[in-house]
Amino acid sequence: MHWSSFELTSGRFSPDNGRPYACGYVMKSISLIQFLIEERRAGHINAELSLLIEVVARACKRIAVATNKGALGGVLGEAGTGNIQGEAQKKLDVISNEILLEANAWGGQLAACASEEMEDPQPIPDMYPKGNHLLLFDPLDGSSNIDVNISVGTIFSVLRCPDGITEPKAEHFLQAGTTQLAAGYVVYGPATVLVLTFGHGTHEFTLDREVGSFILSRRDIRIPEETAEFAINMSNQRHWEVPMQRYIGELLAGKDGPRAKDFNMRWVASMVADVHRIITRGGVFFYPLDAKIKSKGGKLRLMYEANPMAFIVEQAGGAATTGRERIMDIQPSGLHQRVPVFLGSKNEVDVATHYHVEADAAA
Ligand code: P6P
Repeated sequence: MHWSSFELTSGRFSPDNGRPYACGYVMKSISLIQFLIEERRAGHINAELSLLIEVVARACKRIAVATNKGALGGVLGEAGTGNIQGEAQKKLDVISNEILLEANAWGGQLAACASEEMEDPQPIPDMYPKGNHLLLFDPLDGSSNIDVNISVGTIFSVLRCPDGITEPKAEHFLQAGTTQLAAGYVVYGPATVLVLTFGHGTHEFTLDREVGSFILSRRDIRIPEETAEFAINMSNQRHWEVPMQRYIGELLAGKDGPRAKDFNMRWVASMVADVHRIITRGGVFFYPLDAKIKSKGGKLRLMYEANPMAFIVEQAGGAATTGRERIMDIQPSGLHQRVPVFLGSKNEVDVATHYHVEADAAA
């Protein structure tokens, strides 16, 4: 069901699914809060998770404000510090991380947070009540693009805190992607857009800056199974495994090659922006293993990049693998574990994955 961003309604709810139905001419926008109430009524989420998502969305609005200031806000450039990944932190990495930690400390929905920017999980301060959820996030993915004013984003994942655990440690976060209760990202681009799933479809909300609310702009998004657009960092080509060389070589061969069609390429080097393009018009994104990063297991992080994006993409009818297995089936071994990522239009992910599985079998 593809509802427009403003769902026609007479103000009454249809008898079957409790959602506004097209019968009148009054245009009505659905806010994130109304959507969350709908999801609670449908039994898809509970009150605590609904409140948690509202808090995260509100924190992301604050990150959008900080990001949008650019040079005028004194927020560009390096922070002069490094993170657990051994990466130099941008000022906005640190600011975004602090915004999310502060916003989520007092609400009572969380038992702990984990962030790309911190080695260990962040406990909820003792003066605040604890909840039953674990929140993981990359506070500002693609931050190398900030100084050149290219879209960046926040990625988050919500897990259930294991029963009886009040002081969660890293091992309590190590749950497979299939156990996620919610996943989402906010892309800070020309518009500020939240994409969210609870396992009942993938939905998009656009920030109405005048009102300060996220407004439902696409419900039940579907990624086309076929595509002619791929995203990969071609500068790594000489380091790829053989099946990746084969697969990309076939795309580049175009209509005269084995795929008998021309392909187009995009690479923003900001995962949130590349994934949002795929969520919007289809496509396929790859960050495969290569000789430079093989010892690390990949480039992108499983717990707060690959898993949430895989959940979002699968719920929109796409696929997400490491080239050898479904990302969401992986049993994590570390909070900052890295994995290869193949995600997007299902048929292309399947072809690329098949080439890797076939090559492994032949070896
Ligand atoms: P490369 C950003 O640093 C990031 O983690 C992802 O957002 C992005 O897809 C990737 O790394 C870009 O990597 O090697 O092209 O700079």
